[in-house]
Amino acid sequence: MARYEKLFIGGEWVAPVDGSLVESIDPSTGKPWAIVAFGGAKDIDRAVAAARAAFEGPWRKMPGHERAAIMRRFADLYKENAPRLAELETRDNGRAIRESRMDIGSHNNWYHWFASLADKMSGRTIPIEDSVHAFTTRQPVGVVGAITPWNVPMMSAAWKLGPALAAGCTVVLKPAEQTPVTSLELAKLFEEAGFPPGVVNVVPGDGPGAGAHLVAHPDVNKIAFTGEGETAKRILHTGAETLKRFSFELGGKAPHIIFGDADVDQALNAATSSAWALCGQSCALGSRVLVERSVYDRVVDEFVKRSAKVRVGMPLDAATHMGPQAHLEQLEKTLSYIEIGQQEGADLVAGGKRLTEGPLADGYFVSPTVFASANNTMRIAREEIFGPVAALIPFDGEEEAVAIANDANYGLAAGLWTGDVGRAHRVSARINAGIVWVNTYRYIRWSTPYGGFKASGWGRENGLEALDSYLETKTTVISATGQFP
Ligand code: TXE
Repeated sequence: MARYEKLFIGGEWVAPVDGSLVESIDPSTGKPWAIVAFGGAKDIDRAVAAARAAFEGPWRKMPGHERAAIMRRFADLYKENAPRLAELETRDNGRAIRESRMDIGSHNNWYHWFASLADKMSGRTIPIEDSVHAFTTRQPVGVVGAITPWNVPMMSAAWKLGPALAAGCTVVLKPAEQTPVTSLELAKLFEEAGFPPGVVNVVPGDGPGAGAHLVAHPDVNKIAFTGEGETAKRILHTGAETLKRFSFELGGKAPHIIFGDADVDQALNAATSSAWALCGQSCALGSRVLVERSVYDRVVDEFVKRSAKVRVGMPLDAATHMGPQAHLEQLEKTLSYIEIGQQEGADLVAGGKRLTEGPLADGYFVSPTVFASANNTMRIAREEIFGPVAALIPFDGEEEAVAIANDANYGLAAGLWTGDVGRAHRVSARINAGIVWVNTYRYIRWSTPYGGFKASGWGRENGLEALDSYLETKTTVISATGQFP
């Protein structure tokens, strides 16, 4: 059993005040694989105090290029340790190792790219009249509470810590209770890279306890959150008292539109892989596949054939395409939606079962699932399932495709496949989503803003836009004559 019995606070490894420990479950076996420190309100208080001291002390005063140098050291250490982090993330959340390696192997780019911005937070000069000099400067918001989910703990940390540290903020990172291990490993790298004590603190704990206390804390200036919309609403209520800044990266129900004039093979590669990647547990996956009727039957056939070729298996096996669902509650949620889809009259043409044979017996495995003849009024097409379940919805023509795509509470991502460049422009312009991929899918980089319209969130992660939510703009007006006004 791996042991992670200390929290990382103020540059030191300390036991939780009340000594609490929890087991982290390996979802491929349903058994505990690590014992982890479980922080509570008092630990959050200590971490926030350390983050505040580091913010007012060394970090805020350090010139941007020096902060950048430490971030770059960290980015290089992250790259060196990526294979190990990938393995640990796979133990914790069951993501197939081939995916974890690819994803975590790229995160150093986030830290490097944001490091390169650390000394470029310039403001503007505002021309008014000769005797007045008005200009803006950009200052870090202060102490950030970063609350991350279990599906992509390392990615979510990189998306928050990169811009936060570049902006000059300090951070208390609270990972999800189901997947705390990699964030504590990350803390070791922050220590080794030479960040001043307290700049990054890591306190695993649960949502209603440690998480809510972090949100309510009067000395935390901003909460950066990824998770469920209902949780975001609770966070807003809790944080209202202190009028914090918030950024929210919430759920999605991305339409993945395949027009009849598309390169259908390429579209199928993208649509099938994005239906089942991360075992369906990502907000950007194309869980609603909208298919023009002229190619609908072909797409359904191919989905069925390809679902049979997906290797569902033990996640640490390099040959595995799809591991288990990350935790028991998520497994139950996915199975319940498979039930709902059938009751709603959608046609279950592939998968739809928990897999319990051989080595999979005790894990949370589900077969890749395909519903044909789905329509956009069904719950399987409207609600975020977060499992490997694709709903294939037929449409006729551009108008209907856009109408269905936009008929959703969410607005995070969308994909469209077409051979007509004019259509690509017309349709992408009309889709209400924070990111639209044309003839590609899930192309995400450190420099491309990512975030949602509607119930998919507030603000943007990645890109220059990500920095905005970690900065305050100050306007200074100086009179050259000393006269008022
Ligand atoms: O998320 P939660 P859950 C969606 C997905 C999934 C569903 C439920 O549909 O099935 O949400 O997942 C912390 N104050 N997404 O319940 O609860 C919690 O400890 C402060 C979409 O696991 O939102 C964890 O660190 N913090 C998604 C984090 O919030 C609180 C990723 C996320 O947990 C808190 C994950 C509180 N009151 C799930 N309650 C995406 N957008 O990628 C919980 N937390």
